[in-house]
Amino acid sequence: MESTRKQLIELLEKQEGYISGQQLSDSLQISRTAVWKHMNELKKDGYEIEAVQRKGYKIVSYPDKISTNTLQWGLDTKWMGQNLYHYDQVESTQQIVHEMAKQGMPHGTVVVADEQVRGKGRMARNWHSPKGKGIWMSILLRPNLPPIQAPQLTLMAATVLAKMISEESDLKPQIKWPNDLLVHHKKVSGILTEMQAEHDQIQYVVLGIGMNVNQDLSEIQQEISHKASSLKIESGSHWSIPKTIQSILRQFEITYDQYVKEGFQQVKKEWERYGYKIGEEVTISTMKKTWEATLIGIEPDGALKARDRSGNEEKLYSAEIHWGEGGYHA
Ligand code: BT5
Repeated sequence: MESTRKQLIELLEKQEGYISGQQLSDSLQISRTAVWKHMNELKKDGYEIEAVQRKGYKIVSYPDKISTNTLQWGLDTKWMGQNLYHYDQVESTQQIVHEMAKQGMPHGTVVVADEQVRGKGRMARNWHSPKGKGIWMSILLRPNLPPIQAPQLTLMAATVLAKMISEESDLKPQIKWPNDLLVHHKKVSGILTEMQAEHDQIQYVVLGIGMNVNQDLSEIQQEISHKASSLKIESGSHWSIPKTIQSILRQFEITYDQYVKEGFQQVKKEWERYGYKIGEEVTISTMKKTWEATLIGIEPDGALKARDRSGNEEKLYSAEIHWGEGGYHA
């Protein structure tokens, strides 16, 4: 039953324009009455479906409500999110996926929550995750990589998010090293990568994605409103959260598989294409000094490469970068 409905959504999605009841009934090997019944079930789940005589059916809009069903139906991935859990409220999706990893859950397991009451950023910082307004999701990865390459996964995930935003809208996302997704200089998304490693081999990675989607200006916490925004604020329109999650999962699978097959080079290229202030001059401070440098790109170990005014190149692992006008400090 459920897999028929999943196939049905896939057929509706693939079709540009209408698909006839007969075509659906042939492809799914069910009666036309059964097709009609499934359509009614989809409507109950929040899909808006247009039915036109002699033409057939078309999805007009996707449900806003997140559920395991609305996330999995129409998700045409091979491994990403095929094992997926949705919760109304959690402390942090990271913590749940760590537990699942220890229980042996597979590569590509995904946990999504409507709300996190203790969302985590890097270095024990907080991540605001208000109910129903964004994507609060963690992905379990079991890459066959040495721990030293783990930063590449964060960089790769950032390119996935940037690509998804560019494909789904007219926005021009940028990636601010190492892990922030910016639109119009403001942070709309952050990535948190946590790893368990042993004997020079990654056991598993929990890759958390937080994305502000449908907050209005007044719903961005005051203390971050100068530097944070949402896709809705920046694009001026509402985004379907389930559909956006699916786009991320789809894009993630494609990019990850390519990365495993071909290595870091393509990720580097994509990252630098979206890189914030790449090719521009910024001020950098470390414990020892402060200097002006042009950002050049990223390195396979995750470092940011910069060139000072005398032409010396330096790799930065942790430095305070003064991003200048419109930006904010790392
Ligand atoms: C990050 O940390 O940007 C990583 C965020 C990862 C969140 C996801 S949600 C799903 C999964 N479950 C979790 O518990 N976490 C992951 P960092 O670069 O340290 O940025 C944190 C800083 O961003 C905070 O100190 C605030 O200044 C700011 N911030 C907090 N909430 C924000 C939000 N919703 N939007 C934009 N900025 C925010």
